[in-house]
Amino acid sequence: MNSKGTDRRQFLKSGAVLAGLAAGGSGILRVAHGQSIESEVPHGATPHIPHGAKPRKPKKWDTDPRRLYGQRIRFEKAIRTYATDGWHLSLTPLQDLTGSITPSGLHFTVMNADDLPEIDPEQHRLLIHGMVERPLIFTMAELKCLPSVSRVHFVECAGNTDLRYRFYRPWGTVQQTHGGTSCSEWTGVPLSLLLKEAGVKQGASWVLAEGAEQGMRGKSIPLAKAMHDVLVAYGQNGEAIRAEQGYPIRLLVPGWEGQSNVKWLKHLKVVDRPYMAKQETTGDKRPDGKEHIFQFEMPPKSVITFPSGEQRLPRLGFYEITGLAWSGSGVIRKVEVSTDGGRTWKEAELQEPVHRMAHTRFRFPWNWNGKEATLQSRCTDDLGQVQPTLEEWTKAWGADMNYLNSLGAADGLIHVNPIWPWRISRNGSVSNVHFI
Ligand SMILES: Nc1nc2c(c(=O)[nH]1)N[C@H]1C(S)=C(S)[C@@H](COP(=O)(O)O)O[C@H]1N2
Ligand SMILES: [Mo]
Repeated sequence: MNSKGTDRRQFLKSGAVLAGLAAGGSGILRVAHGQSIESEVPHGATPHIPHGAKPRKPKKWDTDPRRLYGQRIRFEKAIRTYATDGWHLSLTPLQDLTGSITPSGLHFTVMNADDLPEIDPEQHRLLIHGMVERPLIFTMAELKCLPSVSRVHFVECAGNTDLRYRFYRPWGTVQQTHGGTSCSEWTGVPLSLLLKEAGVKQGASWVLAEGAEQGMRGKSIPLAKAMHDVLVAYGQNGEAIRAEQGYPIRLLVPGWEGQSNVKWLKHLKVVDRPYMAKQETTGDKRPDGKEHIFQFEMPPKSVITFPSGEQRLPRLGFYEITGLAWSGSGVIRKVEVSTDGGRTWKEAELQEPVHRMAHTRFRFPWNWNGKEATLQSRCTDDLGQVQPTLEEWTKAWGADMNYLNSLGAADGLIHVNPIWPWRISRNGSVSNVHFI
C-alpha cells in the first residue's frame, strides 16, 4: 500500500468511523455520531453587520431571493427536452453550452421511477455488506468526514446517439442526437477506501450497487473497477448533487456506461458474480440474434455542437466550429475536423486541461463561402482508438446498413459512436446528412 493509502487507514482507525459500536447481534458496525455536521443557521439568511459598522438604508435587492441563491437571467432559455416514446430520458441542450462542464440544472437525466425520489440526507444510510469482514453503515455526515477527491467526468447513457435520427428524420438537434451525455466535477469518497475499510473477503469479484428509489435499480460492477477509480459522490459542480442526479449520493463510475452510475445509492453488496439485475441484462443487439453484454466502457465519440442540427448560419464569413469529444477509455488526444465532406482533415484546438474520461471542448476556425458544406469531427483517444465512420462502425458491429435501417423505434442500439456529419445548405440551414 502506498503512503497515501496508509495515511487514510490511520485516519479511519483514529477517526469517528471505527469508533462506532457493533449494533446488537447483527454484526453490523455502526458508526458513532449520526448528527448533521452542517451549521444550523443557513449562511446568508441573516444579514451580517461588521463590528462597529452602521446599518445602511435597505434596498429592494436586500430581500431578493436571488441574492441568497442565484438563478440564470430570464433571457436565457436553454432547457432539457424529453421524449415519451419509452425512454425515461431528458436530454442536455449541448448546442447551448460553452466550455466543458454541464450546468447541474441541465445535466441529462435517466430515471425509471415515476417520480423524482427526494431523499432526506439525515435519514439516508449507505450499507456495505455481502462478502466483507465488517459490514458497515454510513450516515451522510460520516461519509463527508472521510478523505475525498474531486474529478471531472462525463456520464453518458449507453443509448445516447439515437440512430433513428440518422435514418428517419432530416431534422434533429444535437440535443436530440447526442444530449444523453453530460460532464460535471464530481466530489466524493473513493469506493476503494470504503471497501478496504469493510475488508473484502477472498473470492469476491463483483459489487452490486442498488439505488433507494421504488423498484430499486441494481447494477453489478467488477471489483477491479470498484477498487480502481469509482467514487461514492455527494458533490456536483461545487454543491450537493441534484435530486435528479442521485441526491444525496450516487456511484460515479468513470468512463463507463451511464447505468453503472447508480443514483440514490443505498446498498453495496460485495459478491462473487454479477447479479444480472433487471437493467443489466440488455446489451447490443446484433443481427445474429446474440447480444453483446458486459461492454462497460463508453467508446470515443465527438460531435460538432455549433453549427449543428436545426441551426441556421445567418451570414457568410467567419465561424468558429466547436464541439465536444470524450472517451470512456481515457484522455482525448486529438480531434480532427473536416469541412469538405471528409476529403481533408485538420486538427482542432483542444481546450486545456484535458481531463480523463471527460468532455473535451474543441474549436476550429472556418470561413463559410455560401456553398453547401459537410462538417464533421473525428476524435482519437490515448489508446489510439479512432472514432469510426458510420460504415466502419456498422461493419465492426457485424451488421449492415439495411439491418440498421430495419430496426424499429425502441430497438436499442447502444454504444453508438460514429462520426456525425452535419450538412450546411446554401441557405445556411443545418441538417443530418444520411437522411437525405
Ligand atoms: N438508482 C438509479 N440509478 C440510475 C438510474 C436509475 O433509473 N435509477 N438510471 C441509470 C442510467 S440508465 C443512466 S444513463 C444514468 C444517468 O445518470 P444521470 O441521470 O445523472 O444523467 O443513471 C443511471 N443510474
Ligand atoms: Mo442509461
